[in-house]
Amino acid sequence: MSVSSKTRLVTITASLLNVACNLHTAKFLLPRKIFYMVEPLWQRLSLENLYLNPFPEALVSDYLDLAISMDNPASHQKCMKAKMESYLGTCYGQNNTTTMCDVPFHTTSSNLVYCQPGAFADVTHGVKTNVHAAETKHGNYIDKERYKIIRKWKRFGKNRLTSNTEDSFILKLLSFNILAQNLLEDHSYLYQGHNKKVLNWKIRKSLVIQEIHEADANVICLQEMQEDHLLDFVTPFKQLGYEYLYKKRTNDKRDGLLLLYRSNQFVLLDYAKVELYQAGIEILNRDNVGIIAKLSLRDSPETQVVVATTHLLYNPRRNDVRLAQTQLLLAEIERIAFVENTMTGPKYLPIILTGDFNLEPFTAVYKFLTEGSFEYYGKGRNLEPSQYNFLSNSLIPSRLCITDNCQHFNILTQRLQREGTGKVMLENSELPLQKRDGNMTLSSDVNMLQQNSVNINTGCTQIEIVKGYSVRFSSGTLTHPFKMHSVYRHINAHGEREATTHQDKWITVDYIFYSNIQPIEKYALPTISQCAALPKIPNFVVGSDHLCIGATFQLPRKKSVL
Ligand code: KL2
Repeated sequence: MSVSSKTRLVTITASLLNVACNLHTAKFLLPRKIFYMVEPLWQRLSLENLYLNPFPEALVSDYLDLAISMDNPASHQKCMKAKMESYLGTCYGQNNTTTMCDVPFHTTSSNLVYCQPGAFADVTHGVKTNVHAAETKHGNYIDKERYKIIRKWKRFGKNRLTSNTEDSFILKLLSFNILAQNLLEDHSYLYQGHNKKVLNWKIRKSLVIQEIHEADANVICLQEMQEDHLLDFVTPFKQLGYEYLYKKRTNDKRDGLLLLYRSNQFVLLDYAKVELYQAGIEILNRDNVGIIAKLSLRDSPETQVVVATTHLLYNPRRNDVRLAQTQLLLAEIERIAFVENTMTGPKYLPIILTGDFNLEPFTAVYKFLTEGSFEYYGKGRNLEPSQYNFLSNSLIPSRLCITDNCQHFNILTQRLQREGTGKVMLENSELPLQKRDGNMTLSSDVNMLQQNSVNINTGCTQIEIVKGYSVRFSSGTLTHPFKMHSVYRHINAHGEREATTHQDKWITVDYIFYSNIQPIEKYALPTISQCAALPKIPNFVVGSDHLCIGATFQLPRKKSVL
């Protein structure tokens, strides 16, 4: 084996062991560094040792496959596992970690670059040179330590709780577009400058699972989960006690959304797998989907939260489509999160809406979500002012019976008139089977809409449901009934923008929005200049073309009414 492929194997295997070590010992830096110093054969054996643990087993097998495919001297396999066990045992058992394990990597004879902690946060010329040297000389290796320095969990306020108490549950949520392998292959021109090995699904899967696992979230929302990778991907999560909901994008698309939740902590009370594709409606003829889960705390059934995830249309020019998709998704969230009508208006459960919205901060759909209203009438398809091709006052047809306030007309009517089940569903969208009975069909309300007041000039329909309470369709403006905020501010105190993905340039397209719940921490994102100092993603640290995002929230426990 050549020196360069050997060192590459060390690099890969070392980062692979890092997965296993972190999983096995809950985020110790120590074993990883020890690992860099040992021979590859020992590294293989230490990976094999981790088969003892069910989570690493599924993961490590991929690493071993890779290591074996790169280099498989029979002598490696003859070594005694016991030797490695005692070696690692010394390392784990060591109290003074720095003496034993915190040794800088050798920077001249190997391809591993060691950077002092803090170096990445301060993007100096020196650090950039280091990264450049690591990239050009040795491929796409970057030191994970530097990545971890910027990807810290940061508290919003010093006084906020960070662990569970009798009164509060800390919900940790992670959202990650993991880059479906088929999409990577379909758009392979985007990844021409990348090290081929990091474009391998097995490698990326392991890196992605490692990062997700290290976050130790209660709820995980993934986008671009390829359907034929699903069962293999969820195996380690199932072993750790997660349950999941999966929804493939519609028609010929092969990827979809995966929502995982810890089933020892949550009960799934209700869910919707929402198809944003609606046959015969031009603005809704794309294959995007959403998942909405209503969860309660297992030890406090009255304490409930709605978690939703989506991956909206990519086409950068079609903000109008993303707005229409958002309207449908919010209508479904509204249906599931509704608690009751009060004197001051409807009451909703805490809501977390996360995913890849394929739109940039402070643009139209972002404003709609965070400000609660947006006038699309007269705007272009990108929802910017336009001279031509501008939008009419009608975004989606009123036959879908979704009001301009993102509510299902049928449900609203039933709630206000206190009759029926209050359930309605979008065409095609999946609901739990037992919930289908008693649903009203969408078409039953078309007549009702037609009977009501239509403004001949604008086509805007206004319907009074009960005295003094009316709803609108095709008014040219969308509103929604939630107070949504974004966990991320997208710009730091120095005016520098953050990013979650690279598409020609570094941009933000992934978000965590929340309503009726207090965020406590965020998984901090790098600024664009910090991103620029990273080797292109995916790389040997980040397994996707997106960075993951995360937050913790404080969920007040409801006392059950006796
Ligand atoms: O932007 V993404 O990547 O959230 O990371 O969402 C879409 C794009 C995803 C699903 O449609 O596939 C990617 N050029 C580049 N990327 C594309 C294109 C394209 N024309 N179409 C889809 N994607």
